[in-house]
Amino acid sequence: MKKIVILLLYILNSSIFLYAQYSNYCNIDSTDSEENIINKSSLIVPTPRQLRWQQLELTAFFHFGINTFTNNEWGSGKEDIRIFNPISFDAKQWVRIVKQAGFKQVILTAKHHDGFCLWPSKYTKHTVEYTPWQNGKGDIVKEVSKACKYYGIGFGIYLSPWDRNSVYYGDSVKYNRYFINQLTELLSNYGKIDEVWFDGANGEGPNGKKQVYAFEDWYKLIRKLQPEAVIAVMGPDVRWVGTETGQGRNTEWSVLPISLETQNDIAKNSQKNLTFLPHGNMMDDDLGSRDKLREAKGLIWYPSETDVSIRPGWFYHSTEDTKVKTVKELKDIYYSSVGRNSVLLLNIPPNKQGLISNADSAALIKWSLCMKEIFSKNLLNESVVSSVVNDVKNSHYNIDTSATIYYKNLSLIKCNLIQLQEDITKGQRIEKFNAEYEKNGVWVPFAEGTTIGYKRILSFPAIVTKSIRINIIASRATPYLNGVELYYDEAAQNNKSNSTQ
Ligand code: FUL
Repeated sequence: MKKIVILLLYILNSSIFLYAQYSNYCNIDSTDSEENIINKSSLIVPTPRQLRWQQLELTAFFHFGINTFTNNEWGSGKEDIRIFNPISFDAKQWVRIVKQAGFKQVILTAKHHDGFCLWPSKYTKHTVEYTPWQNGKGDIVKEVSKACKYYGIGFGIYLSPWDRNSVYYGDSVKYNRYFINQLTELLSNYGKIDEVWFDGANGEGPNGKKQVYAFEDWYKLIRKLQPEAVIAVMGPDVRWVGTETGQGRNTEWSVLPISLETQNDIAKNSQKNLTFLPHGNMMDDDLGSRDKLREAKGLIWYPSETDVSIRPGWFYHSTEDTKVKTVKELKDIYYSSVGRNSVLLLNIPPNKQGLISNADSAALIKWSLCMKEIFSKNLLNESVVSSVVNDVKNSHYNIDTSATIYYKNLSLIKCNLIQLQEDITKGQRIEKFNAEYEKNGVWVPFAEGTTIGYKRILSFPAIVTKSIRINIIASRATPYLNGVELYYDEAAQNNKSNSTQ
């Protein structure tokens, strides 16, 4: 089915290849008409590193460090680090559980705001080397990276720029040197690094001075030492979705406008190797509508990552053992993150023993089984399709391009979830769509949305039907749908909204 849709759209729209010049970013000239801007936006595509990252869908966050032992969320940097002693530490247990639950990559807090390093950094004594854990011979970063290699999943690091322990913090030149040294250790000694996560928090140094971060130098170092790593979220490749609730936007564009300032940065970097940070408030509701693009000086592919914790806190607190998210909550988070054109970065904080607690692993495994159960049965695949008709009205390169795709004479199906995907290697284009089913000879709408992007999932009260159609109502250029799938989530149907199953 997927192949038929792709083929139809490909044949109808192959003319676009004659003109298309795909790029990760472009400038907008003052002479560009609105139509030109929209056409340009439809040709913005992810870099290979961004594409690999988007396809992961699920990344696990491990917040672990001194806070795990002090019951804090933000350490002061003045902690006695001899309390750090995770006696049963087992990185393989962490990675095995998240891999089993479907995660494709992990990110470890190598250093949080308190400045404590989970690896024996040469540049400070505030590290695992000066703790009783493994008599100071241990290295958490090494163990987790090795476990990821062992289980064949990606490995990323969180390195907090804000450091409440370092004496250099606030002396911008000295601290940036210190930070570069630490980053170099992490990028050089632990094999492949797939994601580097910079937090935006920035407090005052002990001297009362505000630290100025040398982001550009850090980006250049990452590009040099780990060219395939994406840099998030204070970084050029991946942006923060703007909340920590697990809820993405209903309208989520990966093509964003950039300002004049960033345009100069593009020029400075010879348009070859982007190392600038797009500016703007990433918490706005509207980041990439036509209104926003109209004002743009340039356009860039800048997709969102949705970070949320499986518990109320980012670090482990025993009092939260009973507050681990339920299967229903995790499922809703998946629908409103991955299902809204984002990557889900779910935090699972290991406990004081150095293990993922039973409550968290049980929730994760039950959730993943439930997801497998739902998403292993694409009801459109299981049906016999007798006709697929595409009546694209404006198949060539227009601002408003519409299309209808029919799935007729199916065997009777019952569904309450629809999943749509755009082929993002051809950009993100669809602005409005709906889905209808045939009931007594009449087309009745059952789902509607704005953006699709990499993946869009919509739930609706169950329908039973033999024919559906998808209407692409508005698109910035010819739409490239990568798949239409229908599923049935029985638990949602039975209205088990408070279930902890
Ligand atoms: C925030 C931090 O302040 C939190 O402690 C946590 O690490 C979260 C992922 O990012 O900015």
